Amino acid sequence: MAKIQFPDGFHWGTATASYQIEGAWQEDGKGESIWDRFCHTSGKIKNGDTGDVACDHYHRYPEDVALMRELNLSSYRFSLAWPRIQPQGRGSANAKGIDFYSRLVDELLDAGIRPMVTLYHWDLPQALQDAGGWPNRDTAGRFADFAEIAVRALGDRVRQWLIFNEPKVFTVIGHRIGIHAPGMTERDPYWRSTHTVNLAQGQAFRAMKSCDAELEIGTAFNLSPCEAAADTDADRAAAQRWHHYVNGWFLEPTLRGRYPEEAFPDAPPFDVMGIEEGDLDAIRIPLDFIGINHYTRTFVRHAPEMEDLRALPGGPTAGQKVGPKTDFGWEVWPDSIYESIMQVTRDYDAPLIEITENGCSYGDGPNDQGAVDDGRREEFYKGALTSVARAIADGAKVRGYHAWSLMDNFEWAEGYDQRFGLIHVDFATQQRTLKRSGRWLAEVAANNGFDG
Ligand code: IFM
Repeated sequence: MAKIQFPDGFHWGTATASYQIEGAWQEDGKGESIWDRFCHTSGKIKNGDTGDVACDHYHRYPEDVALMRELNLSSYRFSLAWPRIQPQGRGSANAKGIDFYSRLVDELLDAGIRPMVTLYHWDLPQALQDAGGWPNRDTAGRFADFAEIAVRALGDRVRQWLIFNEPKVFTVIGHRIGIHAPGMTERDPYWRSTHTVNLAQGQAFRAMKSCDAELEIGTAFNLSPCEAAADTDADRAAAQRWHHYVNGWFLEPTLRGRYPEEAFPDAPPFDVMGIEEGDLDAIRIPLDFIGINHYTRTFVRHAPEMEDLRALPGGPTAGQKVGPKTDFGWEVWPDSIYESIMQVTRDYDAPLIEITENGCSYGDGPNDQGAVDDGRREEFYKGALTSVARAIADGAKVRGYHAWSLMDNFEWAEGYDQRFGLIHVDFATQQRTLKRSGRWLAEVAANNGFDG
């Protein structure tokens, strides 16, 4: 049995997002978000679920912070609901919205837990959507204003910030596939939305740094190593293209001021993105650290029918060895987090990295004794953390790990059907129960390592 040990000062954390846990969707002056609107539209979410109450964290945050202490956490990543702070997405701040986050931050600091704030984890104010949403270039400026308000209110106590959560995911699933809010599906507005988000990130970064140059600012990029579905030249080329698209569409403009044209076998969609002179310089920013959200690897096949990219996830179809699946159908493949960390380390000159999300969905609930025996989740974390430790040993500068998620919560289009928590939540009673995996991770955090 080898000892898996992490560097001194390593941050052990969990991550959540406002819409997924807070509830209180209409309280204290909060405005409507695109997720409120989407969930209240019939047929959009499994079982008709909504985040109206979710984990009721808005009212129960002291209990939740106490649970974080029981988990021995030293870091907690959470997001701000933009419409709680600016109900219409513009104008002055709603004092009660700020006050909630301020109380949460103080509670965390009192518990010895580092607050790490994500500015945007998908709940755009509906009023901004009505004005065109992310495909509208003006949204970038609105977002930079919001970033400045947030930093002025919390920056004295919150020193680590993430601008976006998974820009690739919320643009494509919300603006092209349409199964997330705001439910858009047309091609050109989708590509435009990606450019506005990149612009917004550049503007927000500069606005935040002009308030306080010492803030540490990153973004949580979702990364996934891409492999050919079949052992053919066509699938290998498709996997390469998909890699540039999925892993590079936001990282490349952010860190290098360019869109990865290698993602396209024909013409890139630059003509429909609304790129103006100087934009790529405005987008390029020296992030202080890279947040990596990682779940699994992606197999990719050549797909001539797929506009622009001519590639799609699928397979594998060549008899490759594959891992077991979680309840969400995502493959458990512990090496893949190592690959993603090393890709960023190699391609971008070994930046500082925080794992901002990693986790798995299993539906285990309380047994007759009331215990939640989720051994499969414990195994998942063992595998992933062994890979993170290996990446550190191979030169990656990873300084923190955030499990997704602190507790079971609202899983977007899946409603409450997929459970990712270290803590089980009974959504009828709001009873929280620490799972076996949570107890295991608490030990890991206490010992800064484990016997692998
Ligand atoms: O629940 C989501 C989270 O909001 C973003 N990253 C992936 C998680 C699991 O799907």
